[in-house]
Amino acid sequence: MAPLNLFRVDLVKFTPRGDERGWLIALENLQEVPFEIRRVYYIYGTQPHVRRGKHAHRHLRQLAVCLRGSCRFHMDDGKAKREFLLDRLDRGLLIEPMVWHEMDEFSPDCLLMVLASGPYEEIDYIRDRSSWQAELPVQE
Ligand code: T46
Repeated sequence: MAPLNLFRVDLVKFTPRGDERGWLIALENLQEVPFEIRRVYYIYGTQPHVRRGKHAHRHLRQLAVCLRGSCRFHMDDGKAKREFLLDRLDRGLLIEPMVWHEMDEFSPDCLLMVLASGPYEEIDYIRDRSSWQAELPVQE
């Protein structure tokens, strides 16, 4: 079986469009967002010291953008672990299938928007870490 791609997590840079009035960032299907957006949700009011996520998705593709405040993502594709601080309007974090992700260090004002490629389906979640490891493709 083919090895996993090199770490399938990436920060996407958006182009702010500015003039004398201020700034605007546009996110379009298959442009800045590398999939068709089927759902948008946002996370806010996360309590201090809370860790969210703690799962991987089997098929869902997502792009997370922190619209206010900041939070930290801990990503693990089974081969490598990386952390990302989301605190910029012009950056989005791609969360590809089978990447285990956890989020913490939410600032009190954090507003985290997530664009998703599909509807909410609990069956797409792997919430148990040993099950996730068992479902990972064989790696070299
Ligand atoms: C993810 C990370 C980044 C719904 O009813 N509809 C939805 O679209 C979503 C996303 C959630 N829910 C329900 C399911 C739970 O009863 O909302 C509740 C909280 O969801 P969850 O505990 O999964 O939230 P997080 O912050 O742990 O994870 C969320 C997303 O669920 C997940 O897909 O990748 O943010």
